[in-house]
Amino acid sequence: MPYTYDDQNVFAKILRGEIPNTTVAETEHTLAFEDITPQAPVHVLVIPKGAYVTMDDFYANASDAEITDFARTVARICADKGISPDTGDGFRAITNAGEAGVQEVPHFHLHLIGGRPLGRMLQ
Ligand code: DGP
Repeated sequence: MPYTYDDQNVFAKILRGEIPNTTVAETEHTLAFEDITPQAPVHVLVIPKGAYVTMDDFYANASDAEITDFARTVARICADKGISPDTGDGFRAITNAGEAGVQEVPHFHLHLIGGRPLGRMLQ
């Protein structure tokens, strides 16, 4: 069954310029901005500009151009923020999906978190 997108979610409002954000990166298909409640010194949310509810919705239905643009933007932010393990201390990337995943905002977003030791999450 196709996902139903709620265009009143806060990230849709950010994309329309109705809610301010602190932009970290912007490309044709992707926007990245600071999380309003950061869990670490680096906490960036990366979102596609298209109307996708979750990661599986995005990967199933977005164009190759959108997916590539998203992935390359993630890589650029890791480098720019100094969290790439190649040059920095490393990071965690999380996406919450649906009720069990405790997704608060129903527009696909990737949390990029770093800048401090993050501890073990999965046992
Ligand atoms: P989740 O859907 O559970 O993956 O988390 C949503 C995240 O979005 C949460 O870390 C807080 C953040 N957030 C919610 N509202 C806003 C907002 O208006 N602006 C910004 N920058 N972040 C927000």
